[in-house]
Amino acid sequence: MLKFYYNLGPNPMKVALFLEEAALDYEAIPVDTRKGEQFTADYLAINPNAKAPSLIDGETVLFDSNAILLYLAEKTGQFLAEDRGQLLSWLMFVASGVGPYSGQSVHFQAYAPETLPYAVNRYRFEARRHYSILDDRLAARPYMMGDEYSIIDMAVWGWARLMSRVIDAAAWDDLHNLKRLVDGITVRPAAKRVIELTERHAFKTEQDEESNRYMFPSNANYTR
Ligand SMILES: N[C@@H](CCC(=O)N[C@@H](CS)C(=O)NCC(=O)O)C(=O)O
Repeated sequence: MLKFYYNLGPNPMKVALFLEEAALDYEAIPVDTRKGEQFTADYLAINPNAKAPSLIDGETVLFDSNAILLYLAEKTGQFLAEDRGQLLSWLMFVASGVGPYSGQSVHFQAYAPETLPYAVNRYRFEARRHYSILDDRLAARPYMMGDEYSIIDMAVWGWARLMSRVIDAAAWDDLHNLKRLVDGITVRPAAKRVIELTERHAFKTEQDEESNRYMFPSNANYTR
């Protein structure tokens, strides 16, 4: 059985979506990153980046959500696309652009120890620019790779469904095609099972000093 290490962040959720869409047999193992569980020696041996998600499939150990999506798609032969060049390009675009800019955008708006308008503006702008590129692509096709739902749509769903936190709810007003995709995925039975998964384990929710220490260790040597 697959072992899926997760927390409730957008990157684990896109992998959970694949596991549910493909009806794979998996054990969901919580990694409570607000409690520092990502830094145990056992977990670091799986994911040296100390983040979620990770996946173990027999002897195969994987970390990084988009690598896991590609691995599972190739393993099962599902949710791939004929045009491998475009599939890889969009997968890397999401991994290297959409994800990091969205993450930093949320960080500087919600978690930074002080308000930095320059950083907030830059990351919101860049996140919006990346989502606009996705929106343009979706103007001409129902899914990112054409007529078929693929791992790219799952990768996009992970972050885009959090648009109101990444940019703001009004951002949807200019991203109708992307909204259609996200809403269409959210009502799928597999996405509903992902939401059920998020309710199965009581993750720590308080963003207190302990959480900040584990999640933002750079703050330890930061003085205003
Ligand atoms: N590039 C990694 C990023 C993983 C990542 O940042 N995961 C977040 C959840 S979405 C996490 O574990 N955060 C906890 C922390 O930063 O301590 C991936 O795509 O899997």
